[in-house]
Amino acid sequence: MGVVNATPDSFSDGGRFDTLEAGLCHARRLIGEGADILDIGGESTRPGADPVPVDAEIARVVPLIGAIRAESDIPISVDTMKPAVARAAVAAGAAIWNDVAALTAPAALETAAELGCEVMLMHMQGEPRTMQAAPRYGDVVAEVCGFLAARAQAAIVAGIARERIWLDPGIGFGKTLDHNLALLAHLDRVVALGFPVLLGVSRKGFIGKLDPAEADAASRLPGSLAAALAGAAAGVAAVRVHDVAETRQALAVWAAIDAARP
Ligand code: HH2
Repeated sequence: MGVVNATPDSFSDGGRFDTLEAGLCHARRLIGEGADILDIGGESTRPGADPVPVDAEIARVVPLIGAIRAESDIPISVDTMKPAVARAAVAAGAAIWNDVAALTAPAALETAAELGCEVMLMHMQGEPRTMQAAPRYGDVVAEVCGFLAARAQAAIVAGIARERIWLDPGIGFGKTLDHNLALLAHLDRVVALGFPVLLGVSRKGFIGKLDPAEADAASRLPGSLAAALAGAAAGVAAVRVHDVAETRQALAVWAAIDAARP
């Protein structure tokens, strides 16, 4: 899954793709690099980010989704917590609702069921503005798995088909370095919940914490690849990345070695 941020303030590439033309160029590039899904977001979820009004978010994502759809049939996900944005995005051609709030907003479950789209349910402790203040868990892996299983069940009860549900442990969303590492070390337990798993590790802050020499988010590609491969080894179905070509190559080499095992 390649990330196209139509935002002025995302943590790793904010402001670079926030015009329609720039967003479309970037989408074309990621399609050319072999992305299987494009994830379009109009509200940054980085720690401390301010919420975006619904009209502004729609104005950022809908024209871009429409423009991509006009020239490509690549599956498009919309990265939003708002039912009204998901509705407008699906009308413009998105097929997947990627929700870092796991459809907890009022009417979100019902809207997703009505739209008939795929849904990606992510775990987050707190909300983006404050989530990194003091994340706390007893057993982070058990709590994240318990939350995801419960949200999947709520989605099914609301009428969302089981085969349309993905789960995501939400690396960096209300989690310390130790919490992120525990989740990455136990991704097999998220996979064992029985749904396809999406993993978002690309350029995230935990990589900077593990490499004191790292200067900024754009220089976190090597760490991003290492974490993506840990996900592949655990059986995740997709990785959400900024660097599509590089990640495809890393995954292809890993998969070839894996396939050569006796
Ligand atoms: N991470 C970000 C945004 N959306 N969605 C899912 N399902 N999983 C993730 O890990 C995830 C996500 C990161 O946030 P943001 O600050 O918006 O930056 P960017 O979109 O550049 O990654």
